Amino acid sequence: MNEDQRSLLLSSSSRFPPPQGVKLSYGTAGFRADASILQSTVYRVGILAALRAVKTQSVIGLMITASHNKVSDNGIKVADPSGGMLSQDWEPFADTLANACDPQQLVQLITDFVENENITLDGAKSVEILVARDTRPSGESLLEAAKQGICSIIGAVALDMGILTTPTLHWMVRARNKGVKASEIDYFEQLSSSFRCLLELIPRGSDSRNDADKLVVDGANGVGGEKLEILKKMLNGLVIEVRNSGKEGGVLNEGVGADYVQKEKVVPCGFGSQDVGIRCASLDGDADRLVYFILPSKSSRKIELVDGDKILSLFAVFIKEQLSILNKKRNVNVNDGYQCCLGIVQTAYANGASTDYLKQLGLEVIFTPTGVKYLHEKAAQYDIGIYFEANGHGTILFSEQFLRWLEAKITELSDVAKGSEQHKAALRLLAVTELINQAVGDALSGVLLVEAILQHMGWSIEKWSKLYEDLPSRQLKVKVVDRTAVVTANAETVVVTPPGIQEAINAETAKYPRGRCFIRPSGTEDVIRVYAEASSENAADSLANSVAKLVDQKLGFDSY
Ligand code: G16
Repeated sequence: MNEDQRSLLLSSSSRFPPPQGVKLSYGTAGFRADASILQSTVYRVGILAALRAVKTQSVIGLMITASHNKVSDNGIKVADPSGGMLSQDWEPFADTLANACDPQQLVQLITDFVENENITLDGAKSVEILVARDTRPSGESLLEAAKQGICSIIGAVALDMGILTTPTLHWMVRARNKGVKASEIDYFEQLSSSFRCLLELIPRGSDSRNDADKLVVDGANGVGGEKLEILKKMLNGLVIEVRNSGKEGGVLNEGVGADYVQKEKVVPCGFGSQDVGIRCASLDGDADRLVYFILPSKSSRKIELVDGDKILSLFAVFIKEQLSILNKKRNVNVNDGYQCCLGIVQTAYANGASTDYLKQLGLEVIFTPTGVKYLHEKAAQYDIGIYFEANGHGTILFSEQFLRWLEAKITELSDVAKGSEQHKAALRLLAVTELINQAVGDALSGVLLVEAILQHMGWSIEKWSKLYEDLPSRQLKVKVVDRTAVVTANAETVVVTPPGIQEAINAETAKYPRGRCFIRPSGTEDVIRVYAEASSENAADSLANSVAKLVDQKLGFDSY
């Protein structure tokens, strides 16, 4: 590192002292904490993103968001050149950088890292980092700190993309690195034109619903609602009403949004008796999660949840059906020896009934720990990998090999079997590859794919919801002294430390028919999460409560 670079880092970092007595770590989806203590972390992640851009000689993304967390929190996520999450190899560096106590130590860490990673800083070509934020009030000043971090690496340029959904920023990074047009309007155009294409390919006579059959979307008082208002104007064949767009004065994620709806299973604010029986959906604070729900009756606050597992199942049924039409030996022998490998990725939160259903369809299902970064990595190993967390975070990945095969089939079929069912199935699959965000889970592209598939199948939300019946489940959070004391294994289904807890969970679980229960430290909030499933609601509640009590006794504040 030359002297100019060194003194630039020393002077800029002295303006961002780290908070005292706080240890930050790169969690499930980047750093998250109360916004008031994040200036220095965000500045330092700006440096990391610039180094990543120099190392990869590609565009990198930086998103200021705390997604589903409360409005006073904020956070920062890095998008790698592929548009996916930051490579896990760099997470330890992110941790040490965030916790360096003074400018000298920080510069030393960067010097050592740059040397180990063979990053050539001096005379490097200029590199771009796209920065964006969600609607949190703390976002503006944190984004400024991120820019200062980026500009502390000579040759790195921060491009401020303003307020975006997290998945839009990931999409832009991916598109830019592929050399295609990548503005927000390009994103909306890609989504709306591929959605239109899917509607045009709906078989005639399909019991498709009419436009009056509207979808009502809860925008979590965040960025997703305001962006959906723009996107919906570009759509035909779908009527969307947005509630909780943030303009009505509601608070971000408070009593609204995908996390609230999925965890509490009650009606979000802004919805009521007028919505009984209507198809409703909820986005989270930065629009990377999506769940659907129905209000079954006027007299109850309970909802019927159609969660990420059901979205995954709907996508799997549709993709499988299109593949089987395409592979039928009818007009042309499209089954030319290429075997498309379709895989499903879930986490321990997946409802047991969903996994049974997917296996009954003959699909391969594998499990990873919580966090899109893990699911995405596994899904990328298939020709078509569909991954979803029950909380509504997921997408579909298509391999380059599959895309090349599909394009060749479309060319072949348009010559010899234009307009045939096989040709249409191939065109539908191509439209899905363009509609679904292959960088990361995306509520806006997800909602359009769900809507297109429901219209294609002629299904109501009730019919979709009845694909299988969820096992009753309950999720709780427990505040503990040190959540890092809990270490898990086997895709988070077994507690390894502290000793004794797993045995106690097993003993509780054994008391309930179809009981299943696990605990894990959250990577986005300072809590231990408890998940329980059983054959009845009372049993699931009781199992979750007794395990939560156990966690509190062993690790809570009174246990010390
Ligand atoms: C993030 C991650 C998700 C994860 C969720 C909860 O979502 O991207 O993969 O499921 O956090 O994680 P945890 O249980 O560790 O707190 P989001 O939507 O908040 O970015």
